[in-house]
Amino acid sequence: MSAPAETVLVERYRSFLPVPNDADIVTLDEGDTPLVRLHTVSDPSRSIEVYAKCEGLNPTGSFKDRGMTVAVTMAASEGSHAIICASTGNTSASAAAYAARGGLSAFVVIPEGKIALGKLAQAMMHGARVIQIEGNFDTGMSIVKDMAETVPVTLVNSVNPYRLHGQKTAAFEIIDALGRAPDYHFLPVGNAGNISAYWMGYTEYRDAGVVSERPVMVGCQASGAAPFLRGHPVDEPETIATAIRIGCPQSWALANQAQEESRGWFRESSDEDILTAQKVLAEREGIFCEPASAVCIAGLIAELECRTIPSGATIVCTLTGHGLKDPDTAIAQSPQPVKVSPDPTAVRGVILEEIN
Ligand code: AN7
Repeated sequence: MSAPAETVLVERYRSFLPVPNDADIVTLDEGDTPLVRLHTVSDPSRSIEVYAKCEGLNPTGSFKDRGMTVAVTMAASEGSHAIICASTGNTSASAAAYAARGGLSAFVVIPEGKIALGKLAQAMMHGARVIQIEGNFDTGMSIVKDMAETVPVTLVNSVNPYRLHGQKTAAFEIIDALGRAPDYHFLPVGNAGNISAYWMGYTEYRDAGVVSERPVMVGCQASGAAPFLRGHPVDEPETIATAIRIGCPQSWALANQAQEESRGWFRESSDEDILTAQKVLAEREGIFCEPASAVCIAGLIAELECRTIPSGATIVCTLTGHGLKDPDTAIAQSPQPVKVSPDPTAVRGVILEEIN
């Protein structure tokens, strides 16, 4: 469309992507997100370096945009006029924005009352038809699969293979930035598309000879929605991290393959530990991610405490979504603002109390 070719994700990694040369790329200049060293989570005494891949800096505030640019580009180039997804929030926000950009209509099916405010605002603002159901993401998923077979709409959940192709570009960027693959990669797992996409990306760069190693993949889940830890789907998933409130992951087999081939593992964290990790990142690192993203920091902190990670390791954590997506959870867990009368004495009193 309008951005210069080298800034467009699909152009930069075109040789790794199944996008025809003549397709009009639907882009919002996604990708190329910061890889920030976490100085309080890293452990210099054991030479452990931790980096955060800040995917909340994508155009709609989550990693979903990488997949959506490819999925919507392909939907439009194949002649589709409408897309549909089930979502815990971020997919719907991204689908709504890219549909708007590409001149398609979007239908999004969301669990009533269980998506974060910012995500709902995005889907509504971009003009998607928002369909709320009294049911969770997994129920929504089975409904949209039915729709894709019975009405002329293209499904853009991560069962759409173009989504994973777009999302794998984050692994390319990490290798391009570090000059090597990390030793460990921690990331949140919900529907399990992203862990599958990263593994695909790391594997393709290895096969192309860009690197010789691939990282150990550690998939992080919330205890109330941890099918990979239980070994089977969970009927009533529940967690404060609503983005990963998913009991029946669609990319189960691919995620298991990533875990097995990388000799990785899955790790669960309680909601309390997730919120603590979110706060640690915000207060000590200056990075505001949403609760679902913080699950991988909670998982990493626990692994560092039990010393499963060897000295000298380089670790990347994917922070999948921006903290502004879910202002309610942030405000509820933070100290409330003090209210004082509008004069210097009162304000000075608060400051002196704090710094003394
Ligand atoms: C912030 O938006 O599934 O394991 O419908 O929003 O690839 O599903 C969101 C998932 C992690 C999990 N972090 O990624 C949706 C949806 C954030 C997310 C995940 C999601 P997958």
